[in-house]
Amino acid sequence: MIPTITAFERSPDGGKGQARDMRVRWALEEVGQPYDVRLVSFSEMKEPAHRALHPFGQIPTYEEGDLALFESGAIVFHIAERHGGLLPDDANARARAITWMFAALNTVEPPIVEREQAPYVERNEAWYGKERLSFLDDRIRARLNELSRRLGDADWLDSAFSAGDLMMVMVLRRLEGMGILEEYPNLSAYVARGESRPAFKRAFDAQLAVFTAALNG
Ligand SMILES: N[C@@H](CCC(=O)N[C@@H](CS)C(=O)NCC(=O)O)C(=O)O
Repeated sequence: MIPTITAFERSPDGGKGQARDMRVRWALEEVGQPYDVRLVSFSEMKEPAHRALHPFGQIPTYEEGDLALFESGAIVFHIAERHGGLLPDDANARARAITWMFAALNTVEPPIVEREQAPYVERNEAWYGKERLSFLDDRIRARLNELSRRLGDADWLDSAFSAGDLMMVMVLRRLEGMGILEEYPNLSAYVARGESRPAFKRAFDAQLAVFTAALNG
């Protein structure tokens, strides 16, 4: 059964592969699972029909027969469990790869998202300004220092590429254009390594094609 995912009809990032359907697309491409995409507008995402799939009115969602999922982490985990190629067979290595997925989403992503959103959600607050932004930048650096130390000169977080790396690379890509990732050559190289995977490129091109079509349409 071909799963259907949802994605932005008009991606606010201009097709740079930041919208979180990119994580799901990449996972599906890694395991060689074809998929359909249903594009949704911002207003459709908040309608009851979409909220039945995603209680928070967001993308991505994933439908496969009777199963409907939301949360990019849960969706990628589901794909990784149902197909070979994203989680190791060895039980302990598998548990560690899953740990890295959680680390990406629970430990590394939150300070990045807080920094990303500050200019939109905090700009009218009295505390907002250079100091606040540099405080948020330093919170990101604290995590990147630790991650960089752990990765060292390895290619991937726990020997072979896994769903943990997929998620971590996607989270680190959110730093694009902020100038912070570049302070960590091994993390920059790690992200570039992820981006050079053929499955990443196919997913990126598919997401970009939606943006280009919307631009020309
Ligand atoms: N934790 C969720 C976050 C989902 C999320 O923030 N989706 C964004 C797009 S990347 C969205 O739909 N934003 C529009 C909105 O929240 O109205 C996940 O990982 O799937």
